[in-house]
Amino acid sequence: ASADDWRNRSIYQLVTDRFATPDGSSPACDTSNRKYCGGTWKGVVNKLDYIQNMGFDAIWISPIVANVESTTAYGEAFHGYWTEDINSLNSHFGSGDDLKALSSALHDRQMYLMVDVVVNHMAATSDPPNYSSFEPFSAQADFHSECFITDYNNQTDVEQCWLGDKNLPLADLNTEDDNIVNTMNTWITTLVNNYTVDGVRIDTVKHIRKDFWPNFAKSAGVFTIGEVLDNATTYVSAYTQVIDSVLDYPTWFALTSAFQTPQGNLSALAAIVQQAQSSYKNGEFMTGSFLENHDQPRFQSLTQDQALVKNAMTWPFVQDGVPILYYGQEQAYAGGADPANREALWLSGYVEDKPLVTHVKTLNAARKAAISANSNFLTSPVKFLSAEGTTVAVSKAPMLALLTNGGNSSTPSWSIPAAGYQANEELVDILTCTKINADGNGGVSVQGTSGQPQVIMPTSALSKSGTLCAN
Ligand code: ABC
Ligand code: CA
Repeated sequence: ASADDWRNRSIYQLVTDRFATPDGSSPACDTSNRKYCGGTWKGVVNKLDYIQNMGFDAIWISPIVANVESTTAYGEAFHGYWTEDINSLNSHFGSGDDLKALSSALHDRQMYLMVDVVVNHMAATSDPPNYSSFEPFSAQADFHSECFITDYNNQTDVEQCWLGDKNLPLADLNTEDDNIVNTMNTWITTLVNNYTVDGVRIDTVKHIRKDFWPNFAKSAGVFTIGEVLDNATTYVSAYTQVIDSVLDYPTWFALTSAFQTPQGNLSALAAIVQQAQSSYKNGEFMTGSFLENHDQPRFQSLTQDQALVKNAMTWPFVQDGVPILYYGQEQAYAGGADPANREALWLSGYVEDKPLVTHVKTLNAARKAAISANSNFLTSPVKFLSAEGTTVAVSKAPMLALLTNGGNSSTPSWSIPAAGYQANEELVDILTCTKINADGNGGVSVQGTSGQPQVIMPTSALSKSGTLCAN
């Protein structure tokens, strides 16, 4: 599937080892042990109803290739990022047929499969690495000479020195060598074709020279979204020129800090989003918008105020990009930094009757309703109608999101004279199904309760969606 095909999608990110076991059992899984816990691709197939019931129509799975098998200084390679052999699958997650079965089960549901791939490095369990353990890059000459990245302001260091450390070096591939480049390009073509992959999440994009990426993306032949872990839009924007899209890390930094406390800076969030809108190749449209992922502490490890949580979770669904939800967020998981943020989902029982599961389901439905009500929804940039103090109002017609970081004991109010609705139009807050009317000029003035967000849409825009606030 192309970038355009992904535009209206909503992605559920999961760590295969931690999402579902093949037989539905619930083994203990202590994240601090950093060991394989038993999740597999078959397990994912069995739980697709759970994902689809929330309104997601794509999943992003953790890396699939064979990793180092031993117990390292940082535990086992359950997350999949420690590649040893790019030409074999990680047998902990199942067989090639299991992966193909996942791909077709998704396609039967009109859902997409996104696979996470690592191109920058191979993982070693000794320093210096035993190069002969790598497949196919088994010679020292296939790698940049060893030096660990120390200066993130030095781009040559970032590209040619190594991630990891002496305990677990991530040997940096010599991606200036044509043979290596060709091997990687052929590899991604084959991988996408073998498993009928619809999109590729690319790891460590800032660690390879920019002009490596266009041919790699072309060889993938499907939507590519890259991880460029940096808080500056000025740094990240350059990468939007070489692959389809990036994970929206700059917004993530601003979003997390804006909604973490009532002191958070909502204007700073607005500023970052506007910078991204004006400097990224496709504006914010194709970026992956997220509140959590497997590398960062979960939002609920930063605050447990459920009003703040609900507001922050709303953002990725009411802005320009493709929403991504990290598994477990809907179950209110609260693990801190890696490895605590990689909890087993089976320990939640996959209960669907829970406040945040309902919240996500409503947000996905609202976005789909907005997409079908306005054929320009996916190409109209979100507008900040106000951002001051503890409230912010953003509009993406026909949707008006009224957010607040006041917290659960606050009584927010929003007064938006130019909300863009028709005079006296009937509107509804789809999070509570409370009806209100626009004023004579199409403006909206509402008072909220208990720091809750509101997502306003015209009642007429909901009729097509059927289920949302049906009455
Ligand atoms: C393991 C242990 C950890 C332990 C660590 C040393 O080793 O699990 O507990 O702390 C995989 C595994 C990890 C594992 C690592 C290393 O491998 O998942 O569990 O950690 O063995 C990607 C993936 C990630 C994956 C890898 C490696 C890469 O998403 O899951 O990790 O394949 C850098 C990379 C980024 C990478 C990330 C983990 O490290 O750029 O691609 N993620 C600065 C740098 C960033 C850097 C970051 C690291 O520090 O600029 O480039 O990310 O913390 C902002 C600045 C940012 C700054 C942040 C901290 O502050 O704007 O630039 O980021 O203000
Ligand atoms: Ca590199």
